[in-house]
Amino acid sequence: MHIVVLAGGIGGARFLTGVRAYARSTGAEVTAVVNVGDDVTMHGLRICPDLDSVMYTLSGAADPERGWGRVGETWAVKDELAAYGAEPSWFGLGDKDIATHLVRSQMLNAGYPLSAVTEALCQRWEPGVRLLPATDDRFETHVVVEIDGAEKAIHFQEWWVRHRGEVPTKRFVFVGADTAKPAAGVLEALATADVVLVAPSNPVVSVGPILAVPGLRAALAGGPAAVVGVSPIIGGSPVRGMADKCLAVLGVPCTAAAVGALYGARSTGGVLDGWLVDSGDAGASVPGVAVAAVPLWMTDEQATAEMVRAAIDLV
Ligand code: GDP
Ligand code: FO1
Ligand code: CA
Repeated sequence: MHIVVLAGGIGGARFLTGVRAYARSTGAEVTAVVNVGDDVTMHGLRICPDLDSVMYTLSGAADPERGWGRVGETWAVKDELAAYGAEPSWFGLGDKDIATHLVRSQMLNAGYPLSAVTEALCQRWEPGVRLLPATDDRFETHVVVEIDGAEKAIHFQEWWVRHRGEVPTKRFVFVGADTAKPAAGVLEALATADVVLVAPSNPVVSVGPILAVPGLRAALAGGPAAVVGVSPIIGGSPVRGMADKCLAVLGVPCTAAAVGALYGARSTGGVLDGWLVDSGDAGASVPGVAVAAVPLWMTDEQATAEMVRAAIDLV
């Protein structure tokens, strides 16, 4: 059995620990297609927050409190950059994490595609699932905001880390989405999948950018595998992170049913065959989609593996 998972950062990473546990108990193979819209170049280094969150979390090297970056991190380089007055001062790179960005940037500059770079980084971390960036092409989420009465587009990281999303926000723009292609291996993974799981990741800025890569949505819609999503919204709350702010920009209510409807039924041009909501959201319905309710709190690997089993049993 081949399970393909569409994933963002923290939510995607935690979900993948459960997918990996489920796969180990059933002998399945797992491929994660990971968002690259958060990717950014800072201080000359290419940073891929969602790929790194997944890679570090699956290998036990992530900082569990922050959710991003390395556990036991030190910040000497950040302090030195600040002493130079080097901008952006609002974005912190940890010393251990910087080694990842140095290796990645060097390989990208030498001409390797991000998919090959990711594979090389994973040789050290052995995440136990195959990690693929959604695309190898330049693809970044930018945010159109209003600052001092003027409309301008800023990088997603500036919107989130510098402004904490607390700035009048008009829309999200996926730069590169008109010409990007699915990364090497992505279409092949979808074509050989037995089931595709949409992780409980941010639907707007994690899963949205994956689906915006030309050809990817069509590969899901026309592919052989059933597609089951897991709600990132529990009882009207995004649990952690910015999903509420992002959904508000689209005018979509922060509920499990509304996010299911945003993805839509595969039978009517959307992506879902099944939608898993939390037990507390039982009764939620999405037209054309099979809905089931089970506990969706990813408290530990075993609880998360049970979610995965329920998602797969749904179709
Ligand atoms: P990011 O890229 O680091 O923001 O992470 P993702 O996009 O992969 O996931 C973030 C989302 O995960 C949050 O907006 C939450 O809605 C969701 N989330 C976090 N923890 C849980 C959990 O325990 N259960 C569920 N169902 N969703 C969660
Ligand atoms: N988040 C912050 O809130 N502040 C930071 O300084 C910061 C730095 C950073 C560096 C590398 C990395 O992989 C992630 C980093 N993040 C930081 C997290 C990141 O901004 C977002 O949480 C994700 O992009 C959302 O998925
Ligand atoms: Ca993300």
